[in-house]
Amino acid sequence: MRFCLSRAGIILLICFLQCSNMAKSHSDCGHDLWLKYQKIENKDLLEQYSSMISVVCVSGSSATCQIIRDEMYAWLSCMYGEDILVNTSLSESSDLIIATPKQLPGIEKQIGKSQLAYIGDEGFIIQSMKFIDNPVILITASQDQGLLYGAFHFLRMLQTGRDLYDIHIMSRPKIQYRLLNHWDNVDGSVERGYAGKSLWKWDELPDRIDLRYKDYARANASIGINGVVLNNVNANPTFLTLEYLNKAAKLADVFRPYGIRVFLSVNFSSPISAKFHIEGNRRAGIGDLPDSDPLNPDVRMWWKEKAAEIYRLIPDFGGFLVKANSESMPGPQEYGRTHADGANMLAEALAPFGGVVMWRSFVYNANVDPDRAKRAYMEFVPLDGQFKSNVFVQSKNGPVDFQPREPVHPLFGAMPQTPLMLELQITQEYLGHSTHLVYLAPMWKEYLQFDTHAKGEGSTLSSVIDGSLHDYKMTGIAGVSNIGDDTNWTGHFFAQANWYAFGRLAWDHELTAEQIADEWIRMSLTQDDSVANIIQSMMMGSREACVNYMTPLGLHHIMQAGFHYGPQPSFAHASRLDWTSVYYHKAGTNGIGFDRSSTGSNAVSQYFSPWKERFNSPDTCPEIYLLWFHHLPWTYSMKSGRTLWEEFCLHYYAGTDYVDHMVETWKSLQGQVDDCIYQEVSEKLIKHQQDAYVWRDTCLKYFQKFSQREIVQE
Ligand code: GCW
Repeated sequence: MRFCLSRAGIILLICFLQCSNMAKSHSDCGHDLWLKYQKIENKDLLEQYSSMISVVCVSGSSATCQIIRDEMYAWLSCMYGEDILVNTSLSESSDLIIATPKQLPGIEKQIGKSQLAYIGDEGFIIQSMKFIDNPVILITASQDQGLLYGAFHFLRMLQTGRDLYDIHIMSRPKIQYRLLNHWDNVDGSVERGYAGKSLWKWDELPDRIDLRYKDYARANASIGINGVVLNNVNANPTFLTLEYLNKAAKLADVFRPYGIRVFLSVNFSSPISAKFHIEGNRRAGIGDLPDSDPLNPDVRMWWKEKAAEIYRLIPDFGGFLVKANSESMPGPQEYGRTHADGANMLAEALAPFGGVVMWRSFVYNANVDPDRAKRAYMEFVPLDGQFKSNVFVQSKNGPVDFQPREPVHPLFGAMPQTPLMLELQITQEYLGHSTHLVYLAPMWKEYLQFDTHAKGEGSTLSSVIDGSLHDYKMTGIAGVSNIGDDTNWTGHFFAQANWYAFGRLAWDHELTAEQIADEWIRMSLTQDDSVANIIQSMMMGSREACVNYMTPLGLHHIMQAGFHYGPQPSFAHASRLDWTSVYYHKAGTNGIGFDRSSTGSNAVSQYFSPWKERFNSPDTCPEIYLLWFHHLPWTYSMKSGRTLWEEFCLHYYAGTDYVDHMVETWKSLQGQVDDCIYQEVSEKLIKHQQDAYVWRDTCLKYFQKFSQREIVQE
């Protein structure tokens, strides 16, 4: 049976027509992300691919399998520049077979039960083999979802120019919940969003379904993301009204065939009646109760009924994300209850439906400890073992707040009985918004590979969150989204690479930052090896450069108050100490840095040995964290033999020198990458360069007042 085009297929066919006309001048200006339909320029590869794959069989009948057929047709036709066959039934000429063992009996025997068991529900196998005596490539999985992941993986292989001979790939995600967290609001704004307005058009939903919802789901599925928290953790209770649940349900319908489940951030005061609203407090609900005490039976019932209502509309709803007792968000502590009491109440409501609670550890109540970096650990570690089994504690990578560089959050490794979910920030709140070109994968790898020593050597952060260290029963990772309704989705074209890298690392944290950059570049920018290498090397140094021109040597939190873009090292405020810069850098004529050693705040004690000892002494503390843990004189002698002040200046200059280098590198690529992307990135880089100088000069001039020394440049 010849495959008939669905509606989606027709859309893809239009793309095909576009792609076949695609000359170098055709430009999507970043809109098509890493999923561009493009012809293969390398003749040898083209010959190899088209001789090996010309008749595709995707036999399943689900909406997911239909997506796979549409994708295969559009991609392959585009890559070859000619029409190809995509069938639903196997024939002698099939050379790419995409099916589960259920859809095609015989696969199980060929592949083997143990291999199929290994890949689990979401993994896939891609294998060269013989089928009815013909050489074929088989993509198989236990579920259609795995087939979709396998199909995208296969297409990625073609897009990145991989050989198709003798393939044996078995892949399964190392982490179960791989989520984007959107900080999107009812009014269409996005907290810390730098790429336009929210993608979700709440005023149009549920009647009008914007075409981009599907593009969004497709992009996420192509990198293995399987869940989306739709709204801001500073949650408006409106999202739990029937009106908004109906809107969310429509999004869930669009996302479902792509294997993406919908989650919501909830406001802990939701059950409270509006008449109990306290002005200026985020404590305002949509219910009819006087309080939201988690031990009040009426409150517990309210959440149970709410959960049941949600699951009637969204049967595969994922669960709740909660920010409680943090930055004036309400929480159980208002009633003298613990975070565990609060989380467990919600967990109980979701458990009958298989939902989970992601309870954030981002709390910093000043009454707990004068050092903000210690507070979350002090509040959460004593609760280990008290959470229900469907509760995650979701923790940011560092103990303060997504700074360009922080040491790893000491919670990781310290809660063996509570599945910890890692929260990374894809949106560049503190790393230059969507103006600075900063590739974040090297930073994320630095965290993932950090050895916490929780159970001796080899206790990496990644082994905590993938569950292998403490045998967690569920595992998760979240990325605060950088996506908005800008044409190129992420504001800066290169910020797409961060979305891409997050998904790839969530699937497999062992991939290297270089490898991920290379894939992304080849799919998004160029098939030319030397151009790809230049761009990759430029990206790889960009995060270290950002640390250098913003907050070198362990400095942190000296950005512009509120806006968080430029520098404001002078910021002081008597009553909001831990939001000020001066609290963090503590610069004076006697030196600079936050003393968190055993004679200071003793934050070092929250780490496992040997880190606590290493961090404790300036001699053994890695210099990248020096001023995070120590207050040192300007004359302190660094490993290089230079003084702290000299080294400090040189780091600032190294940071801006790298930006200069990026500007020059990019200039050299004019004509070698898409013109529109070239122009947009060039403009951003100019602003990036100017603002990096502003960071350097503002900080050095400010700190010079204390060091009273000449600024050194080399
Ligand atoms: O980084 C800070 C941000 C807030 C954010 C908060 C959080 C959503 O400045 O905008 O609020 O963290 O993570 O809850």
